[in-house]
Amino acid sequence: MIHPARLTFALLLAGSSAALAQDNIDTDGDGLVSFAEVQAAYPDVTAEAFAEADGNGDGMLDETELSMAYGMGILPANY
Ligand SMILES: [Ca+2]
Ligand SMILES: [Ca+2]
Repeated sequence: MIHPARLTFALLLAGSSAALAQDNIDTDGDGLVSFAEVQAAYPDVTAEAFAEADGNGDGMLDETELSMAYGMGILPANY
C-alpha cells in the first residue's frame, strides 16, 4: 500500500513540474498560454487539441487547463 503522505508528495511533484513547463511555454510571461505559444513549443498540437484543452473557451490555457492538458495527454508530459 502506498503511504498517503507519499502520494501527496507525488501529486505535489506532478503539479510543480507542470508549472515549470508552463513557464517554458509561456514565452511572453503573461501567465496564460496561447495557441501560438503552444505551437511554438509543440508544433504537432492541432487547433482541435488546443480547443479541447481550453476548458472555458477563452482561447488561452491557464495553469489548471494546462495541467489538465498534460494529464489527458494533449500536451507531451515531458517537456
Ligand atoms: Ca503567454
Ligand atoms: Ca482557457
